[in-house]
Amino acid sequence: DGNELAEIEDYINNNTTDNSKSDMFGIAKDKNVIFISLESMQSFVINNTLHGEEITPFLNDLVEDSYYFENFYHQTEQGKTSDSEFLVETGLYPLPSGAVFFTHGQNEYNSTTEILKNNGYTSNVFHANNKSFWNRDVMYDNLGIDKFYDVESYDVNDENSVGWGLKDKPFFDQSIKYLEDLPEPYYSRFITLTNHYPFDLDPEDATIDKFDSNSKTLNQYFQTVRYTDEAIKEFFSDLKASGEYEDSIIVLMGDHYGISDFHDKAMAQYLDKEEITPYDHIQLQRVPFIIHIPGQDGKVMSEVAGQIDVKPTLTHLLGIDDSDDLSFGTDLFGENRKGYIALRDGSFISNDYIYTKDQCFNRSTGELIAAETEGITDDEHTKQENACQPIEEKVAKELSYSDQIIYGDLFRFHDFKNENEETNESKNESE
Ligand code: GP9
Ligand code: MN
Repeated sequence: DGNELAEIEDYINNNTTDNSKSDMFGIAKDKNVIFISLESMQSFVINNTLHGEEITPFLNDLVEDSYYFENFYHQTEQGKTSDSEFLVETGLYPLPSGAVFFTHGQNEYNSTTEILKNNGYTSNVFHANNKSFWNRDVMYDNLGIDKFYDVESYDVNDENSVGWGLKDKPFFDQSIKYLEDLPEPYYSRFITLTNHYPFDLDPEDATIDKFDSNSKTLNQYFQTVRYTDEAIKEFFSDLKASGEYEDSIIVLMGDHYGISDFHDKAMAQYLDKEEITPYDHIQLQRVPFIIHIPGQDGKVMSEVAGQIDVKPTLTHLLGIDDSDDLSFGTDLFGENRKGYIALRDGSFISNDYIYTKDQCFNRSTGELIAAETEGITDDEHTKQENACQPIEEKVAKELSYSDQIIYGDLFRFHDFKNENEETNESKNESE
C-alpha cells in the first residue's frame, strides 16, 4: 500500500512547500513557455572572456534583460540530459545510478506538462535526435507531452550536421515553422545538441579561437559554446520576426556539466588557479538559468538554486496553484526557500556552506571548516563538531525519500488535482 507516502508527504509539506505568493505570481499568466535546454553549458562561460573576447556575447546581453540566477546548480547523474528533464518535469531527484527515464519510465508522475495542460496549455518537445534515445518516446508519452518533434521532423544532411547531429542553427531555424502552427498557449521545450562532448565543430562555424591547453576537450568547448550562443541569438530574432516572442516567456537552462574533472589541469589554467579543489569542483557544477520575460527589467538573483526549483518557479510565474504537488523544490521568487541545494551524490550548497566528499567549506571564502582527518575513528568523527552535519542529514533523507517515491511508484497512491482523469481511468482499468 501507500503508507510510506504519508511520512514523505509530511516531510514535503513541512520542508519544501511554499504556498506564499510573491509579486511574481501569475506575472506570465497564459503566456507561452519556450524552454531552451542548453547542452553542457556551464556558468563559468557567462560574462567571461577568452583571448580578451566575450565567449557568450548574446547570452551576456540577454542576462541583462532577464532574471539571471548566478548560483544555480545542475543536479543530474548518469542520466545526463534526461536527468535534467526529469528534474524539470517532476521536481523529484533523478536516481543515484542509471537513468530514471529508462528504469522508471512507466511510473506515475505529476508532471509539469500535465499541470500546464490542465491549465489550458499544449505541450511539445523539439530535439533532433532519435526518439528512443534515453527512452524519451516512452517517457514523454507518460509525462503527457503531446508531440515530440524528433529527428524525423528535421531535414538533416552532411552539410547541416556535426558531431551528434543537426547543428543548433538549422535546428532552431527549422523549428520555427512548427512553433508558429501550435495552438496557444504552448509549453515547448527545445534541446540543443552542438555543444556536446567531444565539442566538434566545422572550422567555418568557429568564431572564437580555441583555448590553448593540454585538453583538446576544453580547447574546443569555447568554440561550440560560442556557436550555441549565436544559434540562440538567431532564434530570438526569428521569434521576434514571427511574432511568437511577445506572447511568450523564454527560459534557458544548462542541463549538466560539459567539462569533467578529467580536465581539471586545463580548467585550472583557464580559471587562473593553482588547482581545482573539491570546493571549486562544486562551484563548477553551476549552470546558467535565465528567465526572460519580454518587457520586464532584468535582475541578477544570487540565491542558491537548482534544477529541482524549476517546476515550482514556472507554475508560480504562470499563476498556477500547485499547492497539492509533491516535489522537493521551492519557488525561486518565494520567501520560504529551503536554504540548500542537494546534489545527487549527497554534496550540498547552503547559504553558508558547501559540503562535498566529507569536507565542509565556508561558501563565501572556500575555506575548509571541518575535514575527516586520517587516523581519527568514525566514532570520534561523528562527535567532531561539524557545521555541515545538520543539513548533510537532511539532504540524505530528502534524496532517499525521492528514491522511495520512484522505486515504489508511490504516486499511484496519491490523487493530484491536476491529474488527467482520462489517464487515471485507463490506468485503473489495466490494473
Ligand atoms: C541526446 C542529447 C544528449 O539526445 O540529449 O544527451 P546527453 O549525452 O547529454 O545526455
Ligand atoms: Mn546533455
